[in-house]
Amino acid sequence: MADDNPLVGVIMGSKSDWDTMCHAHEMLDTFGVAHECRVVSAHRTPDAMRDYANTAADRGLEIIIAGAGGAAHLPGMVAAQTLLPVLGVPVKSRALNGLDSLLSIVQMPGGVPTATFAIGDSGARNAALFAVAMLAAHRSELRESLADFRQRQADQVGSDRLP
Ligand code: RP5
Repeated sequence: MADDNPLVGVIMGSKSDWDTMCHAHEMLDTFGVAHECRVVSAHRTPDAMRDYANTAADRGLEIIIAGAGGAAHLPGMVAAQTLLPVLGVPVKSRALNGLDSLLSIVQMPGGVPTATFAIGDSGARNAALFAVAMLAAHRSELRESLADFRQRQADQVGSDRLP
């Protein structure tokens, strides 16, 4: 799934990660940020992962959001092979509820950073919002959209009524 001239690459280790990573896709769509979504596995398709990381910047991508579960090496291995910022999303695993994914992504050796977000759907949403914030630093329209989003969110909380 890809827009023309994507700015953000959303990758995931397996099709089974889509239920989580679709939230990043939907958030980027909300802001009209051109992006692509692909399955690229660190373990099952290591050559494709290397090619993706090596060509991402030349293809115009500015940010990569990488989601993976279990032995979640995808964000770190992609970060090792590109200068683009990599935002890691720990996918909730069946065996350990995503704690394994979180620790696999967050515990990078000094010198090769990945940003790491919350386990699961919130992490996917926030990785997309973080990508929007990074892009908005040099795009005033996107900055306005982000301010509107925050205002709508605040208004929603303000109008919430407890049962
Ligand atoms: C990881 O293994 C993927 O990111 C996924 O979260 C996990 C399980 O993959 P499947 O066995 O469901 O394909 O590589």
